[in-house]
Amino acid sequence: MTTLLEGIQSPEDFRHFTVAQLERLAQELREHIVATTARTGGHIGASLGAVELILALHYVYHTPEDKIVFDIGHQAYAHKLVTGRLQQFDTIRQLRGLSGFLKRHESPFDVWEAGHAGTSLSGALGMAVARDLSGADYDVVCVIGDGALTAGMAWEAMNQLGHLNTRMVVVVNDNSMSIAPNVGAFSRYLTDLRTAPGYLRVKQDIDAILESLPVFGGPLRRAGERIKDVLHHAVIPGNVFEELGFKYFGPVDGHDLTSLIPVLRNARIYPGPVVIHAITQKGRGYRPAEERPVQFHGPGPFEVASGKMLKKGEAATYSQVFSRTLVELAAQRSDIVAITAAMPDGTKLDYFQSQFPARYFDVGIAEQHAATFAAGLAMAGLKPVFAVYSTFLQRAYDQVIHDVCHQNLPVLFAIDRAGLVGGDGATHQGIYDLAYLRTVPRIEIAMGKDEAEMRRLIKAALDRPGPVALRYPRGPGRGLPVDGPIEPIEWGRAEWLDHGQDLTILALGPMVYRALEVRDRLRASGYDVGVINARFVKPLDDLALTRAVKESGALMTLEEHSRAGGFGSAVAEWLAERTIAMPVRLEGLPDVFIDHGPTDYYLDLYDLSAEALTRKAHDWLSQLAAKSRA
Ligand SMILES: Cc1ncc(C[n+]2csc(CCOP(=O)(O)OP(=O)(O)O)c2C)c(N)n1
Repeated sequence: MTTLLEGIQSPEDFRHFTVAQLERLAQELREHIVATTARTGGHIGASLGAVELILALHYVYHTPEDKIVFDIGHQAYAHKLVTGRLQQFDTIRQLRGLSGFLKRHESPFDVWEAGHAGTSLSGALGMAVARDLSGADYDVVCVIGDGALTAGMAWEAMNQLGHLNTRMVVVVNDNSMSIAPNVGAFSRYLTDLRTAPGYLRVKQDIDAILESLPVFGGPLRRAGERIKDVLHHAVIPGNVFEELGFKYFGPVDGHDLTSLIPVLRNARIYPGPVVIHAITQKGRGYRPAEERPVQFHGPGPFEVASGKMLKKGEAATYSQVFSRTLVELAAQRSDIVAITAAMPDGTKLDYFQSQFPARYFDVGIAEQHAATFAAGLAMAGLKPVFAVYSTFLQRAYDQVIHDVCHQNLPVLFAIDRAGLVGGDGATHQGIYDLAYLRTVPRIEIAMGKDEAEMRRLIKAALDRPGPVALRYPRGPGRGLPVDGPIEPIEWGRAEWLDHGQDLTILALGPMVYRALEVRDRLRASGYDVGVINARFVKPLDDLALTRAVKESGALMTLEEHSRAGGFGSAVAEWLAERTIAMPVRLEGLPDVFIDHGPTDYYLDLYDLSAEALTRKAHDWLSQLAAKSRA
């Protein structure tokens, strides 16, 4: 049987549908999303929750001329499926396949790219203002979740939008979940709006009366709207959106097309900024995702019938070892407090929360605030640990410099997902933090070669008098024992693993193990190669570097980070500052945005496999030898 979905190449193909047909299409979209993500993994929960919203938006608006701007873009799988990407959908998040987020090169319907939360309103407002300045007439609609509305920059945009009074629609997709249950006073306020029956009944009664009044076009209609607003305010207090200058429609059932479509139509003709408050359910229509929304935010492959995750038994992840270690240490030290910016599950701080609820803070998607909040905690004598993905700490750069480092406060930044991240792709790669942190005075930066060393560094970092950034990668560790007592580690000292006269490889993090492999391969061809586990990027270990310079004819650095500004750059600067002229080769990632796909694929592509590194080092060493003979 052919499905409705198979006949949809673009939204034009369903704009004539009846609501019953749209409902059937929604059902088919859900089935397709579940069946596909069960194989590929992906952001299933948010996408299931936004199916009707997406259909209604494309139904009412003339996309792509009208612009729909999705916040983050992780909820837009149905949008991909109805805008010509049905055939490629099973490649989502796979190498060279569709992105898990929106990409302008994929479709003219993708008008904005993101991955980080809270950018949609600013981007959409820019488009709406450009429209007005150029005399164009398209509509701009922004779809933002209640979670993303905890991001400060979303409110910076609301502030300007309410002030400019620009024609633009903001759909608040409120499922009361961020990845975890949403937190904060604003989240509570949305819940109150959703559930205040008295307010709603009065408002609906007034709306019904006012809607029955005749409506005329142009200035008369605008006058009519003003009268309605005045009447509203006279009878019931405005909500926060109304106070900020928005027309508020809601709450509306975000799964009920018979409500959504007329609300969107009304919003479309409103001459100023509108907020539509749509209530949705994360994971809607797939029981396991409805029941376990946190797990189904962005799972890997799972079994459709049971919702059971298909992950093979792996070693504990770095995040798990980090959280367990922090709990161990927090049991001994009452000054340790932990902070997450809406990532309790990803950072595994949910375990810390279960053990020390009063010493745990989820601040929402508010990385900037988290960093400065940590500064305040540290100023008053506590030991704050802000566990944050490398990519999201980018948000808090000024706060790291201005509030934490400038005041020399002992905040520990536990930088998770440092390195390549796989399926999330370009917006999420953790390959810039060394470059952006290395330039900040006072901060010390470390990375262990494995999870056992990470434990030792956590303990030592908590004794430092100033700010520390401790990086660790995504995914499982090496399966090393992590239960015993934590061995002390000498702060600031690299670890010599081997000495060699021809070449010393200075490697950072798990790349140390790759360096050892390269050493073995080069040895097999007669080269004498040493390896240093750098451990510290800032400050560099002067003693180790001085000795490496003396012992070896050449240096090679190795890191899973952008070559520009990374660990290798630090070593090159160290040599230049001392006017040491010696051959040095920097191995790391190139100056490009790196898409989604397996980490190993990209390490191979950029010649960072053990084979490629050996080949390059071999050729280089023989050129150096030939040069010195000449
Ligand atoms: C700046 C930033 N911090 C953290 C994240 C990780 N993240 C991705 S989705 C998400 C929750 C978003 O919640 P909401 O906007 O309500 O959308 P929903 O998934 O509930 O539809 C978070 C915290 C992010 N994308 N960007």
